[in-house]
Amino acid sequence: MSRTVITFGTFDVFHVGHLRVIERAAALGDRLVVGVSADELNLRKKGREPVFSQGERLAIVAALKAVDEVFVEESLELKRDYIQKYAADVLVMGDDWKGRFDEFGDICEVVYLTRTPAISTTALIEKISATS
Ligand code: C2G
Repeated sequence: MSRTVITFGTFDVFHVGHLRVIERAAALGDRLVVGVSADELNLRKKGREPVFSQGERLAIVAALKAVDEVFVEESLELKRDYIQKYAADVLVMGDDWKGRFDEFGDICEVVYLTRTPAISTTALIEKISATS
């Protein structure tokens, strides 16, 4: 039986922490589906526009060797629908979301992976603006 893994994220200013979580998610199954947050969702969630548009972020994530399929995540509330639509056996998120998605344990396995330390989109944006 083939195992489908699903994960979600904004993946703005794509960095090695994003790559690692995607590669580790892919290693948990046979097929990896990634929901990339819509620009509108990001604005609501983080109060700012992403640096890269959703079309650009989707193109970057879709080009990764570990990724089989991408789609736009329109709302945080639709997770259950996405898990069912893509017939995911495993939901993977970084541990900054630990405990937040346990409710989906009735339809799939829920796994939280340790975040890569000392790197984040916010820190990168600050570093770039401080040096320019
Ligand atoms: N990540 C990581 N290590 C880092 C930074 C991020 O492992 N140093 C992981 C996060 O834990 C997450 C994924 O990379 O699993 C994407 O991170 P973000 O783009 O910050 O995603 P986020 O805005 O948290 O969106 O529905 C859930 C949201 O869409 C998640």
